[in-house]
Amino acid sequence: MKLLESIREKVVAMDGEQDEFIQAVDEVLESLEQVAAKYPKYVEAGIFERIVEPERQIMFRVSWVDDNGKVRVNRGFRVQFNSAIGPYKGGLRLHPSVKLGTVKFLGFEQIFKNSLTGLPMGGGKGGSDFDPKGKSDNEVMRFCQSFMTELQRHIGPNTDVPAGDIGTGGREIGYMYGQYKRLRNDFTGVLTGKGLTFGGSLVRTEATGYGLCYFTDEMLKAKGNSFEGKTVVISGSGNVAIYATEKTTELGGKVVALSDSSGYIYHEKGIDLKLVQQLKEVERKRIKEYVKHHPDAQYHEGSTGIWNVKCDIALPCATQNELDKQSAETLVKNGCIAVAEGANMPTTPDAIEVLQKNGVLYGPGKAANAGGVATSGLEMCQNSARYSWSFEEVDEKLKQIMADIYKKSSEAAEEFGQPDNLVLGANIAGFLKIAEAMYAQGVAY
Ligand code: NDP
Ligand code: 2IT
Repeated sequence: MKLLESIREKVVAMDGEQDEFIQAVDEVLESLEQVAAKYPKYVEAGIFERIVEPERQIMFRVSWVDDNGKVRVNRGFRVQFNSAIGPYKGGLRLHPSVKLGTVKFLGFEQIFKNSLTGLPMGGGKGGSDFDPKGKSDNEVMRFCQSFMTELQRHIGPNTDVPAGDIGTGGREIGYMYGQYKRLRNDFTGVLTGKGLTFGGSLVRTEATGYGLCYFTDEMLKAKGNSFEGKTVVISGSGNVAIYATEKTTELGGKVVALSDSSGYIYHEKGIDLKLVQQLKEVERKRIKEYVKHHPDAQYHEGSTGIWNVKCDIALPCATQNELDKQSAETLVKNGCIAVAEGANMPTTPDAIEVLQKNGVLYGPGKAANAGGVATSGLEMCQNSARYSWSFEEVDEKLKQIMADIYKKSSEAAEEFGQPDNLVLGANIAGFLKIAEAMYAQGVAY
């Protein structure tokens, strides 16, 4: 459709160097062509033009002093993308690769993902090019305090509620929360993923990985299949990968490979998750160390080699564009039946095409990894009520939300003439709620 093409051209003209953002926009706009034709009122109200432009973008200097007394300078970001259905909500990524375009792609995806959860959360994302790797706890604390000293002006429990992402886990959220409270003298649910002693929710730590498996299970069930007896490959070995491994195993699958950005491990008899947790969550070591404890496992340099491991189900849980066309072809050749994304945008567009053309069930991140932010929404809910639910209560709600997301996405795919195309279905189902809210609120932004 001409309209969507011209919107794309405008985005490219303004921000052509933000390739990850353009990639995310392209996928969504392509899915929305039929929606634009069906709902001319959204075209007239400029919804499509408005949704690709963040409501607000904040960039700031973050200075801190390292353990040697040297002054270090990083760049901080918060992109407040869309508040049509609730306060901005989304994680903070701490990784040296973070640029404005990275945060924009993540914030854009977050709009649709959060909408799919059914909870009242707008879309946002933030972060910094700070690298927590190799830093002492004190250095991480000083960075987080400096980062929050500026960020606190822009966020609040009814305005914008950040959380974790790559490089931001419980430790970083704790330091940031402490600084927010100190500066604002306000004990409030301004961040999610908090520790359980100060307002965190049970299951938030596990939520993205568990939710991914609940979603994948729904995808498999719809085809009369399940995790039972399946060989599963999971990339990454961080928060999402660890709890995806745990739930896969509980559901009867066997995880045989995990990775980090340096390489991957293969353990035919199944990954020893307790060891991975000790190495990664406690000691913050490299995945390579695993083979020192299990001589029958193998370590291979280079993270993308993990897709050569034969499997029935692949769950990319590391980072964007980590699964390319060639890897997708290898997965198909090896008989893989399902790919579901724990990470955000891990599969390249040409790889998605290969998977879909070959009948591999494919669960896009916006739908499949929404369990993390959904449980953040449940944390906000408990904070507002000054109450906390049991592990079982939160887990049950998470399971229900993931089943609902699968249902909404597959029904939209069906309605728009491409049953099984969950990319189309998730994008459309996520979009329609936002569009209706923006339409009803007039041209406010
Ligand atoms: P963690 O920081 O806990 O773990 C990240 C993992 O991915 C590590 O194993 C890391 O390896 C690997 N990784 C990171 N960057 C790269 C890279 N450039 N190349 C190769 N490997 C890389 O993060 P999470 O587990 O929280 O996040 C993983 C993915 O899931 C991200 O895409 C994130 O956006 C997404 N996600 C996270 C949610 C959450 O609740 N945490 C919710 C929804 C999505 P190394 O240690 O070598 O860097
Ligand atoms: O990508 C994501 O959905 C997250 N990193 C979680 C965001 C959140 O607010 O819990």
